[in-house]
Parts: sequence; C-alpha cells; structure tokens
Amino acid sequence: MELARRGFIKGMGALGAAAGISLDAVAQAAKASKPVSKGKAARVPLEVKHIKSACSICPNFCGIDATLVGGVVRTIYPDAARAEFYNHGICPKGASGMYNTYDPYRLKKPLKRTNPKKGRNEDPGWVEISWNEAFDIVAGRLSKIKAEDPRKLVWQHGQGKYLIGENYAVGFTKAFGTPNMVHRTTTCEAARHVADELTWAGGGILPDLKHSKYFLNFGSSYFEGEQASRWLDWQASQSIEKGLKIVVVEPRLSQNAAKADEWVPVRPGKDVAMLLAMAKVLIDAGTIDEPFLVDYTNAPQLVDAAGVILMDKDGKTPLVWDSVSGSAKPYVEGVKPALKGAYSVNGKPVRTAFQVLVDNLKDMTPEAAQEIADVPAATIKRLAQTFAKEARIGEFITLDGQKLRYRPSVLYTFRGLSAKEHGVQGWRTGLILNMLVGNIDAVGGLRLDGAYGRPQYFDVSVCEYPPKRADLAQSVFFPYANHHIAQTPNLVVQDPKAWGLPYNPEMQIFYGTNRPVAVPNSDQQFTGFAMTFNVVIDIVMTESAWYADIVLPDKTYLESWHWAPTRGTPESSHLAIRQPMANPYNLEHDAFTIMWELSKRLGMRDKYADECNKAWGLNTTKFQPGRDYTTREGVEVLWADKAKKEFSVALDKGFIGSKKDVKAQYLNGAEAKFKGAGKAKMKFYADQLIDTYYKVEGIAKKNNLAKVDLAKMKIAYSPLPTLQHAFPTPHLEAKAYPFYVVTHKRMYRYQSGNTVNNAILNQALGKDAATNYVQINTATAKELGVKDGDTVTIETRVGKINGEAQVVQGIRPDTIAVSYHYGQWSPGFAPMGRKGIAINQVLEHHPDLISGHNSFNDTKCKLYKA
Ligand SMILES: Nc1nc2c(c(=O)[nH]1)N[C@H]1C(S)=C(S)[C@@H](COP(=O)(O)OP(=O)(O)OC[C@H]3O[C@@H](n4cnc5c(=O)[nH]c(N)nc54)[C@H](O)[C@@H]3O)O[C@H]1N2
Ligand SMILES: Nc1nc2c(c(=O)[nH]1)N[C@H]1C(S)=C(S)[C@@H](COP(=O)(O)OP(=O)(O)OC[C@H]3O[C@@H](n4cnc5c(=O)[nH]c(N)nc54)[C@H](O)[C@@H]3O)O[C@H]1N2
Ligand code: SF4
Ligand SMILES: [Mo]
Repeated sequence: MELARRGFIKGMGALGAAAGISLDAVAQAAKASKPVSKGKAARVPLEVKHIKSACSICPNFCGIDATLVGGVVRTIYPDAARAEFYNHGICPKGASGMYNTYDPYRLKKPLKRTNPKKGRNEDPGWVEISWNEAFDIVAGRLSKIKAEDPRKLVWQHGQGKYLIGENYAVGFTKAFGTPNMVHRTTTCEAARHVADELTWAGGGILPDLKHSKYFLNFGSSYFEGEQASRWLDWQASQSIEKGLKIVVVEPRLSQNAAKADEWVPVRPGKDVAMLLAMAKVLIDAGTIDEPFLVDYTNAPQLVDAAGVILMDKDGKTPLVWDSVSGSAKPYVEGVKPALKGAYSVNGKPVRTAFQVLVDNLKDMTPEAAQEIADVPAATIKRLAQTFAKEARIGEFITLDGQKLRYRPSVLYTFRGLSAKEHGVQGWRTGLILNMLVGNIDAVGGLRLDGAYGRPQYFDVSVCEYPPKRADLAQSVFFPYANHHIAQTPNLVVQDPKAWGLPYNPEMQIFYGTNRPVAVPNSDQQFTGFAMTFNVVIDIVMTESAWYADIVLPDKTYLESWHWAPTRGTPESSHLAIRQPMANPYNLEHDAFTIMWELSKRLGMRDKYADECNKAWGLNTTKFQPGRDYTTREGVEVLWADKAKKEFSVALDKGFIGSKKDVKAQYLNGAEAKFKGAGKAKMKFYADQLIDTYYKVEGIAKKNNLAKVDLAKMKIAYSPLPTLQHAFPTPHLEAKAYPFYVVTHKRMYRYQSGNTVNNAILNQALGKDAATNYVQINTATAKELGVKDGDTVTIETRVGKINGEAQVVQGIRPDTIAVSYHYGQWSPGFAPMGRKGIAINQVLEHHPDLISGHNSFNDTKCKLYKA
C-alpha cells in the first residue's frame, strides 16, 4: 500500500499534478509502482504528454484533454477548464475516439477505380495510387470542367463542414466558379432553422433551462443524440434538482422520456394537431401574453382576404388597427394596436393576424386533436394550462440589477418536430405556442441567438427560375431552402432538364459525408451517384466511397489542425482550436492541403486564398497571395484574426471562453430588435410565405412547370400552421400501410460511417450496441404473433427490409422505431459494423417544400413476421 501510494504520487508528478486526478494517472501509477525484476535493465520511462483539443466526431465539439504515452493516445477526458463555460463531460464516442484514428480499417492510400461499372454488387477493382497520380487525375478532370462550365462541379459535405471549416469549401467552390457547394443540413434540422429564420430572422435557439420551471420537450433527444456539447443534458439535470418539471412528447420512450416527469406518446407527425389545440386552450382561456404579442410580434397586423398583410401607401409599412383612432395605421408612437378583431379598410374586410389564427382554430378543440394525435383531450388541456400557469405571464424578475420579463416555461424541439415533410410548420407551431405565453428571450423561456441578425429572411424569396444550383435551393421549387438541399443533386443529375437546370452536373466531390445512406430512399440516391465522376474524401471505405472513382484518405480529428467550432450557450461564447496529436498511418494530407494542392494545379491558388479571406470574414490577418500555407498556418491566420492572442495560448489551452452579462443575455435580442413602435416584428404570421406562394404560382404558370405542384405548395406556404400540416404525403396516400415508422439516434454511434468500426463501442458493450432493432409494442407483437428476437419484415411503398424484433412497452402500438447508424453494407467496414438495418433504404422521400428538408419520420409501413 505504501509503495502503491508513493508510486501514485510519483505518477501524478510526471503527469503534472495540476491536471488533477484522472484514471489515466491511476493507470500510470500502477505501472510505476510495479517492481522492476532484478537482473534486467530498468525500462526507459515513456514520455507522457497532455494535449488539449476539440472532439470532432459530432457537431458538439466537446473540449478534450488527451493523454499520450510514448506518442500513443491512451485516454481522452473532458477538458475540465471548459465546464465553467459550457462543456460538461464527453460521451462514450468521444472517450473512445482514438479508435477512429487507430482503426485498422482506415483508408491509407489514394484509390482508383478500375471497373467503370458502379453498383452495390460491383467490385470497384481498387488500385492504390500515389498522391501525385491522384492529384493529376482529379485536377485533370477539374480543369476540363472549369474550362467548359464550372457549374458542372458539385461539392458536397456533411460532418466535413466541421472538420476543417466550411469556409474553405466556400472559398474553393467560389474560386472554381461553381454555385454548387452543398451542406448536409436538410438531412439534419434545416426545417427548424428555416422556421426560426422566417419567424425572427436569425438562427439558434436554446431553452433557458437554468431558470425554467416547466419544459415541454417535443422530440429533442439530448440524452441519446447529444446536443449543445453536453450542456443541455447537464443543465437539465441541474435544474431538475431545483424543481424543473419535464414533459417529453414523442412516439417512443426515448431516454429523455424515461427520465422525464411525464411521457406523452403522441402519434407520429400529429404534434401539429396537438399544439394547435393547446394554442386554442390558451387563447380561449385568455392565458396569453397580450402585451408581448402586440409589442414584439406582427400578430396585430391586418391581413386581407387573400392572406396578405395590408401595407401603408409606401407599399412596405404594415398596418395595424389603431384602437385610439379606430383606423388602420402603421404602428408608430401613440398608436395602440388591437390584437383581435375584424375590420373594414377602404371597404375591404380585414382581420388581425391573431384573429386569423383564432378563426382557423375554431374547430381545433382538444377533443378534435385527440382523434388525430391520440393524446387524451384532458392531457392536452392540462399541458396547455400548466404551460401557461408556469409561464407566470406578466411577472418580472431582477437579475444583476436588471428588471427582466420572467416566463420560466418553455417548449422546445430538435428533430422531433422538424425532420418532417412539414418540418418548418411543425416548429413554427412550437414557436407560436412560445410567443403566446411571451417567453421569447425572457428569463426561463426560449432564448434566441442573433435575433433579426439577417433581416433578408423576412423578404419574399427570390424563387429563381431556371435554378442556379444543382440542389435547387432557393429556386421556385424550394424557395426558402436557405441551407442548401443535400439530397437533390443526386436526383437532379438523373434528369437535369426536367428541373430546367441549364447545365448537367458531371463531377461530385464528397467530403466527410455518406450521403446516400443518410437520406431516405437511399437507392434513388445511389442511382444518381452512379452517373457522375465522384471523388470521396473520407477516413473509411463508406458506401459513398464504394461508388467513387477516386478515394482520398483524410486525416482524423486527432491527426489534423482546425480552427474548431464550439457550441455557445445562453450564457457564454467561446473560441477554440483543434490540434493534431498522432498520425499512426503517416498520412500526408487533410482536406485543407487537398484543396490547396488542387487550387495550385488549377492555377487558382491566389484567388482561392482571396475567397478564403472573404468567406472567413478576415479583417486584420489574412491569407496572403504568392505563398503556400500548411493546415497549421491556416489555423494560425484564423486565430490571429479572430482571437487576437498569441498562438501559444491556443496550443496550451485550445480554448478561450467568455461569459455574457445579463444585458447581453436578455436585452440584446427580441427586446432590442422587436419591442415597441416603429420596429420590425417577429412573424407570428409568416406573411412572406403567402407572398412567396403567389410569386411561385406566377412563375410556375408562366413557364408551365410540371415539377411544381401548386396545390401542395399552397398547403406548405400557409403563413400560419394548420391541421393540414399534420398530414404528410404518406399519411394521406399509403392507406394500406397501417404502421408509422420513426427513427432516432443512439448513444453508441455517430450518423453513418466510421464509428461502426469502434471496437469499444460495438464489441465491448455487447450485442445491444452492435445492432439495431425493430421496436414493436407488446400488444402489437402479440397480435402479429411476433416474439422478441424474431425476424420481421418492414414493407413500405419504397421497399422491404428485414430486422430483428425487440418487443417493448415504450412505443405506441401503431408505431415502430428503428434507429439510424446501422446496417452498413460496404465491404470496407469491419464485420461488426455491418449488423442491423439501414432504415433509410425503405423510407419515403417527401421533402419539405419550404426548406427542402428530408422527411425522416413520416413513412408508413406494413409489418409482418419474415
Ligand atoms: N433515418 C435517419 N436518417 C438520418 C438521421 C436519423 O436520425 N435517422 N440523422 C440525420 C442527420 S441529423 C444527419 S446530420 C445526417 C448526416 O449524414 P451524413 O452527411 O452522411 O453524415 P455525416 O455525419 O455528415 O458524415 C459522416 C461521414 O464522415 C466521415 N468522417 C468521419 N470523420 C472524418 C474525417 O476526419 N475526415 C473525413 N474526410 N471524413 C470523416 C465518416 O466516415 C462518414 O462517412 O444523417 C441524417 N440521416
Ligand atoms: N449519439 C449521437 N448523438 C448525436 C448524433 C448521433 O449521430 N449520435 N447526431 C447529432 C446530430 S447531427 C443531430 S442533428 C442531433 C439530433 O438530435 P435529436 O433531434 O434530439 O435526435 P433524433 O434522434 O434525430 O430525433 C429526435 C427525436 O424525435 C423523435 N420523433 C420522431 N418522430 C417524432 C414525431 O413525430 N413527433 C415527436 N414529437 N418526436 C418524434 C424520436 O423518437 C427522437 O427521439 O443529434 C446529435 N447528436
Ligand atoms: S458529444 Fe460529440 S463532440 Fe462531444 S465527445 Fe461525444 S462525439 Fe465528441
Ligand atoms: Mo444532424
């Protein structure tokens, strides 16, 4: 014991006691305390090093503190210094993150396809080539395209956005001359972003859980699908101790639902009905924050019979009904806008936007919602009443001497309301509930980040026709797809003319995305994949790589530099870098050096540098023309410009955090931008949607556009959510398919791709982590004669797939749940990584016509024993 104790202290000394006690220190101590056998030379102690960096396995960017022994990454712990600001702990993927670097299945050399036929069952006939040959081939293709028509190049990325920084890809595609830089957000949560943009012209929401007392969570699964750098789950846990009540509304008993005070198993996609009924309960009872609606939102603005907001003579200032003068006026000082009512202006009937909602909700009783959403009317009423009561409408709180609106009740979502065909309207309904109780930017309510930061989101869409981009974003087909459309290029390449695209995409570069596996109706995606010349930059042989012409091996996040993103919280903001700590396979390139080399070979290096300066918004320190940069030098440029500190600070700490004062937290957003006369207003009523609909109608008719379904557009572009948004296409059409299918994340894996090779996650944790199941309710299973472990067939209008049944009580009887991340078929993955089912193979694809978002949780299926 004595010896062990002394050894322990010695080990701690070697590690630097300041780093605190870690399990690694204990392991080292154990090693140090072992007696060296007599007669043998004492071993040379291995060098122990600590490096602070950022995990980049998922978009949470947790701070990490890695220990290297003899140059090998042995442990990854959370960077304790960040807990004060945002980052509480890391997840199992991050803690075992070295497995994605030491993974024997990694790509190590550039590969060239020799079999021109592409297909799941086609052997690509890979041959290893040198980097020089790889660059020759890729640059050769690129320069031909650049000379002909640079738009024929499509750049696509997913997690790649965060691996070196999206702005490099923006710079590269700009310098090259293609508009086609496509991010993954429409497979992620674009619909939620667009709902925010349409409503308050900015992006970024978080519940103010530190102060909230009541939390209605509509499908934000932060205990399984980690979010906000593990701040959300940590803050929720802290606040539960102080009396926060959590209600989780979603079709399956997620881990969040299991830990909540109440689980409300709503019927998939029918949340909108439930939320509209809750709105009616609040309005009928008068438990709404009228001053908030009048002062901060456009709820009092006057709407004509066509749904368009009435403007003043200048054609751009909205009119309200002034209850002082009894006339329509712009909302200026002295005017008292009426929230409710129908009026007549110049002989035309008008209503306030609020009144339009009230009239729309006439029949939307809790009883009616019960029929659709299968949530008892009494529950709907109680949730609405509690939500309003806990909001303490009209109350104030003083924090740091500032008197602030106090509304400690909040409704929040992540992909639960947004990963849907009517995803924008889904979260718009949630935002309207929040507005009704006036909790926006109030203490304990819904916190906005960057309110009215981009006023252009309130404008009518450009509705381009012909489309400029191969993904059709912001075209007449998807007018508010402000975040690109990840899944469309592979559909559009199959028939560009049908969409009026004035060129044929010929080449695609995929960087850190396994696109077809991530998207509903995967086979449709692969068909498009087989039609272009593809370069895939990844760390493993994914399914996308299987369809590539050239595969380029990338460095992992533990091997490469990056100006790392972080996740802000309502209370803090930060800057960080990522730094390399290992390179076991001696890889030469990362995406930064790949783009740099290609730019050189294309003769556009200085232009690229200049576009990077613009994309990164560099002011004081910039990329200079006439010279090359290593990835590290790139990070040094960004650090110098943005952090304005010595690079040694970055190397040492990896991170700088700063706390926001109360004013920055609560008074710079909605309060400063929307409150009072003469200001822009949050869009309770998204009038830009109806204006855009009329524009789309005009363009579609003039050009005879077969691809625009005006009836569907009209439903999608309603300025207020309606019951129709609870009926996505499969619910209307797939009548013979009785079950709803929902999908979700799991803790052990990240999206698709490399985490399936992680032996710690997939082997050590046993079967439960190594595969996914078809979760079926006990009663349903009994009816179908299905037992736990049986093979069942899921049949949708897209196809059939077999999976292992898991009979559980925590799912609705009319719904099955299958997690994402499994069933990968590329021969390049470890066998353990290929278990389970890839549910996207059978999901229907019905993109949200506003945002372009994929519909992940709208499909219906038949289910039977295989
Ligand atoms: N059914 C269903 N489908 C879903 C979801 C769901 O919940 N259910 N979730 C959706 C969501 S939220 C998203 S965001 C999308 C994501 O879908 P994708 O865009 O395909 O996935 P990403 O995670 O962005 O990219 C993962 C790829 O990056 C590779 N990679 C990892 N590290 C590195 C690296 O260091 N360098 C390089 N070059 N490559 C690397 C991985 O091997 C993998 O191939 O999937 C969506 N699809
Ligand atoms: N472990 C792990 N963590 C991750 C990721 C990962 O791949 N693995 N990916 C990260 C990324 S990119 C993202 S975008 C986030 C996503 O984070 P989340 O959006 O929180 O997670 P998801 O599992 O995609 O979906 C959320 C929940 O929606 C529920 N749901 C499905 N249909 C409905 C419905 O009709 N109504 C309601 N109310 N709920 C429904 C599902 O049951 C699920 O629990 O996770 C991030 N964190
Ligand atoms: S939550 Fe994401 S960023 Fe954080 S440790 Fe886990 S995988 Fe890494
Ligand atoms: Mo995502």
